[in-house]
Amino acid sequence: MKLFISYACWLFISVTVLSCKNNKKNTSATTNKTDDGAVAQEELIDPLVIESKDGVLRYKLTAKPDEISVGGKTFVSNIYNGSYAAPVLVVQQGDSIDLEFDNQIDKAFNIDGPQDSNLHYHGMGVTPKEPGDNPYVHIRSKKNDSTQMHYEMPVGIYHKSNIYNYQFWVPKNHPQGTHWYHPHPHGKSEQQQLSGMSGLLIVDGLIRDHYTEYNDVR
Ligand SMILES: [Cu+2]
Repeated sequence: MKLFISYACWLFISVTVLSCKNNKKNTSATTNKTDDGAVAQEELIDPLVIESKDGVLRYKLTAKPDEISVGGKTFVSNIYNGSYAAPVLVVQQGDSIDLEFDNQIDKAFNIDGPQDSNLHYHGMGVTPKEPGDNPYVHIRSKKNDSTQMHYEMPVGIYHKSNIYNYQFWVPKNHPQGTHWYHPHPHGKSEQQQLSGMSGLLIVDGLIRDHYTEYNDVR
């Protein structure tokens, strides 16, 4: 399963990276066969790119059901900020991240009801202490109207509010490159990622500082 998730991540990142340099619509298209055999054309749409300003990346991510179209099929799935290709977050070395997460996960494709969630910053060498990259934190969904969390594991830190404010620092010597964020509540992270919850987190400057010969490539 780990191998599958790694492959899925690689595929997602490859597809997204190909088109995320400029935040404008890509003119290329993919073709997919629909159930009745017809060939559907889908335009490749670049994700929104959010860059840090004055040393801080401040943004809000809301996870909730929304309509998406993939491979000629339209359905409702839990995604971030209404986009199957979630916003790309771009920081510089030494920046801080101030990210508000709002969990409104509810019944939709592949998910049978409200679920706890959180955010993990995959590939990042940042603090694991709250309010940083602590995957044991569980944030309850706003749609969960019981007094219990959706499920409880022996190890976990349970927050009953659906809003959680992640705040941490990206070290000045953090490796530049492409990383990603995704849910990591134990037992449910795969389901949530396969619903469409994951996005890129770029520590900018790898090409700018180390591969100057590619700076003009678009
Ligand atoms: Cu991960």
